[in-house]
Amino acid sequence: MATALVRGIPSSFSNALVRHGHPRLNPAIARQQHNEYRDRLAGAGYAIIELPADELCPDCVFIEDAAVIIGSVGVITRSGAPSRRPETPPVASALEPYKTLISIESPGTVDGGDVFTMKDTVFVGLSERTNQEGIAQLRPVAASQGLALQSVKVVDTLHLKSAVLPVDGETVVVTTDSVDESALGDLGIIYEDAAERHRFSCLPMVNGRLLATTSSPRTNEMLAAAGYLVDPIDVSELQAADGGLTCMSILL
Ligand code: CIR
Repeated sequence: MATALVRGIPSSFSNALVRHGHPRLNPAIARQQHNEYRDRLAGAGYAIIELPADELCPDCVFIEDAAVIIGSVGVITRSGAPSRRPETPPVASALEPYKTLISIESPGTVDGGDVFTMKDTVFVGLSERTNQEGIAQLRPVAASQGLALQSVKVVDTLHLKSAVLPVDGETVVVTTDSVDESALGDLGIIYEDAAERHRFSCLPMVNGRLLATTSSPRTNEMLAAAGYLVDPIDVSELQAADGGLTCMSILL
């Protein structure tokens, strides 16, 4: 059975990292939205493993950043944000029964939000959070799983998956002028509606449906018209902390 690893939201979420501005982050609203997210994943057919929140880790709900799954390997990351590095030990313990674990070592940095695998390639964002040394450490892992690795320069956002969102096994939704699109090779590209810049996020689920943010109705409509089975969900409080739909789970 497909499994989703998620993590609770601490009261310290109000101090989560935010790239621009100083939004008031409300942990109670974030928890309600996160409960709905977890329920949608369960409804789609995932067995849910929920790790407890850690008050010392305001951003721990964004569990995707703590580990990257590449085939049979679980890569425990070393975040480019030092305050996020203590998030990894419980994630490593939870992954141990499922994957062979390795860790990114200093001076390498990798955030899971910078990595996705599509077709036979692991795409990795070179970003504020993931550096060349981190990418160099991922390269042999990809090769060991028979996969190529392609780095993608991220220029105008936090992570690769803030601007390049897989919607199925061969297509991504891209925010224009945010990444070096030439590095995306032959992936199918659908552009996010310009009026919704960086508001769209999505998660393709095991039941063939696409969980997508209510903050991006035009992009969602475009995807529905293209035949995607779109299930909208409101995660506005988590988006206010620069999160999206991929970043709140690790799917096994
Ligand atoms: C951070 O800045 O690290 C968090 N506030 C947001 C992380 C979002 N992670 C993701 O999209 N993979």
